Amino acid sequence: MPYHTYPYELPPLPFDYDALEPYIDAETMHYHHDKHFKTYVDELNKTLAQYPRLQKLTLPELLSQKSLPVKILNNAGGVYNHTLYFSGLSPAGCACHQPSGEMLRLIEETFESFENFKEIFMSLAKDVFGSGWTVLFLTPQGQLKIANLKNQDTLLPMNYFPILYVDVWEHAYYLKYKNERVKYLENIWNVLDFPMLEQTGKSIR
Ligand code: MN3
Repeated sequence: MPYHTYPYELPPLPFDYDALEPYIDAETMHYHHDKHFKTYVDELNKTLAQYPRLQKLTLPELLSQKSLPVKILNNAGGVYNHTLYFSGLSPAGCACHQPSGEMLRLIEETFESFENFKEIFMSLAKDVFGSGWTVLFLTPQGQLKIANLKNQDTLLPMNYFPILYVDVWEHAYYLKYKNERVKYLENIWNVLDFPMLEQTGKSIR
C-alpha cells in the first residue's frame, strides 16, 4: 500500500464486511471502515485544501513534520493508523494468523514465546485509558517493542517501524463486545494477518 499524496482516498476493504465474523461483526466493519475511517480521510482532505504547502507530502512525510495544525495531525494520524489496522486483518482459518520465519524468531527471542507475547500485548491493551492503540514495532536498532499510543498519535516522530496495530478505540469493538474489551482482544488473534502486517509495515515508510 504505497502512500500517495493529497487528495487521499479511502483504501477499499480487501474482503467482505462479514468476512471476519464471528470475531469482528459486519456492522462494526461497516461503521469502522465506511464511517470512522472515511471521516478521517475526508477531514484530512478538507483541511489540507487550505495548506497547498503540505499537499505534496506523502502521509509519513506529513506526519513527520515538526509542527502541524492539530486538525491535520489528528486526521492524518487517523488515516495512517487505520490503514495499518485494516490491511493487517484477514478472514479466519489461514496459517497467516501465526507469525513465522524471521518475525517468529524475533518474537520468541524478545518475549520467549508467541503465547507470552500475546499475554503481554493484551495486558498493555487492557490498560489503554480512553482512546488509543496498542502497537508492536521495531526500533531503528532492530529491537521489538510494544507500546500504547493515545488517540491518533503515530510512531513516526520516533522513527519506529510499525508491525502490528490493534485499534483499542471503543468504536472498534463496542457494537459487538460492549464493555468487554478483553474478549475483543482475545478474538482478534484469529484475524490478524502476520505476513500482511510485515508487508504493510515495510511499504508504509
Ligand atoms: Mn478506529
